[in-house]
Amino acid sequence: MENSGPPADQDAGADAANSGAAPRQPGQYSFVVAASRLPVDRTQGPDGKHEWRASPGGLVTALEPVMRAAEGAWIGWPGSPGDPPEPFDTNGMHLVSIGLSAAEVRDYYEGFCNATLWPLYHDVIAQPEFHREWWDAYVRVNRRYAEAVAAEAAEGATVWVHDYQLQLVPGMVRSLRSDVRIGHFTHIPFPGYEIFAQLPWRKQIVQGLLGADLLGFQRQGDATNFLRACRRSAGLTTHGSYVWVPDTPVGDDDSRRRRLTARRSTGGRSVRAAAFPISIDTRGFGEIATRPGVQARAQEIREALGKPETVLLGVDRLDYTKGILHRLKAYGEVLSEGRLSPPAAVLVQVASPSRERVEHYKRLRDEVEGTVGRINGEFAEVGIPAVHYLHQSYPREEMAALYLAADVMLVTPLRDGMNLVAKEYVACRHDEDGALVLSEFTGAADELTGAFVVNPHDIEGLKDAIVRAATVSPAEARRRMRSMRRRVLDNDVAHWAETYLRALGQVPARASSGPPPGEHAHESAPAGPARAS
Ligand code: GDG
Repeated sequence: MENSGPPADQDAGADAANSGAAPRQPGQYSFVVAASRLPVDRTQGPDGKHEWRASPGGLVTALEPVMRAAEGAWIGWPGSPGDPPEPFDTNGMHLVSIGLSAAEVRDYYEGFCNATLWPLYHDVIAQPEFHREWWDAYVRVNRRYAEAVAAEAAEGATVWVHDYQLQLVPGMVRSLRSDVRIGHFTHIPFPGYEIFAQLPWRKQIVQGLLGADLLGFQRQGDATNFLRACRRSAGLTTHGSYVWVPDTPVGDDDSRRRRLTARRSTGGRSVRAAAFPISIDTRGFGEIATRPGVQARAQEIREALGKPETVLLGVDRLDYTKGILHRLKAYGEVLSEGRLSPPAAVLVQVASPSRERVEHYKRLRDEVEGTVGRINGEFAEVGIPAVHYLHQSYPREEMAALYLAADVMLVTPLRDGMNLVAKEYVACRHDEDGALVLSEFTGAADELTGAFVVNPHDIEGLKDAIVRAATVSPAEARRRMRSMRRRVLDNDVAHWAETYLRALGQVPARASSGPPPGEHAHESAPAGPARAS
């Protein structure tokens, strides 16, 4: 049966999208990316005028060839409140800016995205806040993105929506443009149902995502959690990795028998949810690390640190998910037990500024800086700090030099979708030297099995892993690093994008007359209770 619009039981999120929306005239771009941010930075030219300059990160690097080959457009927020710049073209991409008012930055970006969804999806490490006006702003901004997508996408275009900031966009785009093929990729974890169920708007989020044809997640566990949320919060049936989205609404108060009958007798679409672990531009990053200037800088860093035997390094956005405090606690105890000591060992912690207006982040900064101060107060000597703490952002070349200078890389998140820092460290180590301490709660831990894998909550285990990594034999370090390098070279970000887009191309985007053949049907769990927004 022809698919004629959004999942039929889609409510508030799609209602908002549907309000008075007329079908769109197709635009001209056959590949459209929608992401929270545009891949540009605002810079000041020599004449004092502001201009927008492309800031290629991993995602842009991966998508650039696809963009060039397919007339690509990228839709996103330039990063500061106020009127957006006019659309412009750069590096073969058409960039379309979404404007956010100062109130929307507060309620949508800092509020619903970073103080509701971010902590909720990272297993409530921090307490999420639920505010109806934040949700309203989320719906409004998602609709703005969806309308921009609908205006730019050519007939039958492929649309790729990114991350937790834009979970309603797939459903909204589908309601505006049923001709396009829609993918969504969630870069952060998708939580277990017991946690997700706290969200008053859980059903709308599930239904917004189900506007897509393919939902990508970092780990299989994330996809499984999402499938369970479909069953529990929207009363839908799943079949292996597919969700069956019927054309006819399944009401919350319908009896279980009626819901099952409705599913059998109506048409609908299948949506696939699967794991596509993201990666980095391995060769690009690796190339930076081979530059003589970068290698000389790595030497210079070691000398500036007092030529220690062991340089330990942490590089993170200053975020409570990254486990910086656990790492510092463990390191402080390792020093106090004399298992490592300055000046033979030094820890460099780069904590790049992040979300500085959000309350949890202000508090975290105080705690991290207090802890660094205490460790240095106890273990440093004049001219020999135990921890070098850098609350700054650096160019990629300096990051690569730091990776080259580090004997031990500490990556200890309490929860992390993937963690690219771990992969960047490995990509830089052409010498096959260096050791990685890696939290099991990162997506990267599934792939980088040569790491010293830790549970960061287990401080004794973390201490042991730090010491083992710092004292590992060169032969064992090489064996471990070699296996990790093989993995990061095989699965780079271009491979990730190709794999995802190939799978998106294979999903039947329009009508289908039933669940895919050969899939074993699970009985759906009862629908969760209706929740007021
Ligand atoms: C989200 C998910 C997932 C950091 N400081 C500087 C700097 N960085 C760069 C790193 C790395 C990136 O930022 C951080 O990536 P992560 O993966 O570690 O973490 P999130 O920012 O939380 O990213 C995460 C990712 O999306 C991709 O899907 O892996 O799980 O949370 O690339 O190098 N880069 C520069 N200067 C800095 O000071 N140039």
